[in-house]
Amino acid sequence: MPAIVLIGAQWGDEGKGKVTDLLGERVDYVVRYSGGNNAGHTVVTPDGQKYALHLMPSGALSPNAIIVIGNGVVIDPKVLLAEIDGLTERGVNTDRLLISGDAHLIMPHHRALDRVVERYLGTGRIGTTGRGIGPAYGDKVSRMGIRAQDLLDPGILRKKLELVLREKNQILFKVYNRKAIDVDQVFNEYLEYAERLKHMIVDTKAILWDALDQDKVVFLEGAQATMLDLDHGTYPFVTSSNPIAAGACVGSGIPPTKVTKVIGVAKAYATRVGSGPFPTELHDDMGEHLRKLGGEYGTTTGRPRRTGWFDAVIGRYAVRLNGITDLVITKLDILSGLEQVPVCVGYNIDGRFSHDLPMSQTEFHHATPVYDYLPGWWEDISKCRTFEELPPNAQAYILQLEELCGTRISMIGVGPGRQENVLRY
Ligand code: 2SA
Ligand code: GDP
Ligand code: MG
Repeated sequence: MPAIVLIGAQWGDEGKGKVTDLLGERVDYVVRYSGGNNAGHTVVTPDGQKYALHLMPSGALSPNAIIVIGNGVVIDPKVLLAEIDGLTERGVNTDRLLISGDAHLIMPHHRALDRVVERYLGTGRIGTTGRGIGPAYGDKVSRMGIRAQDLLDPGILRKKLELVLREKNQILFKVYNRKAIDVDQVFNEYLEYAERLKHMIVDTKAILWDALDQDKVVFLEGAQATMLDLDHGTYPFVTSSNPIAAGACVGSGIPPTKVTKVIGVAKAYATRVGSGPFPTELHDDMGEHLRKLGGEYGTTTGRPRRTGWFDAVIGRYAVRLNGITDLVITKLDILSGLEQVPVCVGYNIDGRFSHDLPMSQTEFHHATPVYDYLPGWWEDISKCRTFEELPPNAQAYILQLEELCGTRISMIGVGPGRQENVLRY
């Protein structure tokens, strides 16, 4: 049976949490495979309750799914435990959580470094979430990381902590003029986390292989998005992991041959948090209108999101890069009431027209959008549940996005609630 991957097709916050929650009702396992508590996924359950999830997979709200934090995730144990406690208080059963022993831990020195490095970069800052994500992946790549499995062996934990803190305290923190971090204090703090988390730390990839052998459905839930991918996004204005579909295999241990479906999620317009190029960004009242109506503020940090029109160049790029078989377009309801809806169909780059993303970041920074203007619609579409119920101009807008992106649009979001969707296939 299949492994299904869900990814963000833009710069994040496309509404992945809502789609995972919806599909979570029908799958056996929901797996997070990249990122950490930089993610913020909002889920509104049918009884109107709103949840903001950061480390817990959005499938946590589907009572029958087993929820897995895969090896590709970086875990801040303090945040995870607070999230577990918060969900338990609200009556959500979190005993179904499994954590990969190979997942790396976010340590206090990672959070400290995230902040000082951003300050050091000044106007060149990435605009990170400040959660220690980049430094945690940095230590992983440098082979100095501390993993979930190290919580099961205090001797090893201590040894690794001493080694890594010696490097941070004696070199990096001296350069950045930051006070040293005490080994004993961190060791004792993490031993307490170990006590609470140890029964969840397992070999998740072997569990997922068995599940697939037994014809279970495994759902791999992306965090962040295509354009924030370390290799294929707008480097250096990216996150430090691989949120794209290929990253789902690396970050979970599931082989590529098991993936049968890739669902991409995109908003009917575009948003971005943090620095970096965003060709269709609006700096005017219309940008503010989309931000206000769409509630475009970071789920994790509360930062206002930058807003702009749908960029079909990026849509097509995401389809090709991720092998998207089905696209979900969310927040179509936010576009109601506009005279015209612009869609970016290509870029003007230093006087040259291009349908595709340019090779270099320098060119991407110079890209100005070329728009097609589609007629708008006025109706409130939040009650529509079939494609035919949508106003003709809204239908035409979706068909145009489908044509430009080059894949079928299977679902359209018309409101934040789990059931507020138009299903096409
Ligand atoms: P980091 O913290 O190292 O991953 O930041 C690097 C870049 O990645 C962006 N990033 C995000 N962009 C959109 N949404 C994200 N999650 C939160 C949300 C964001 C929030 O769901 O709203 O609350 O601010 C997310 N996580 C990372 C980040 O803005 C940097 O550009
Ligand atoms: P994620 O990071 O991709 O999971 O997305 P976020 O949860 O950070 O941001 C998406 C926001 O849009 C959340 O507040 C959702 O409740 C909301 N949302 C999702 N789908 C729709 C939709 O179709 N219409 C409207 N109005 N809101 C939606
Ligand atoms: Mg989000």
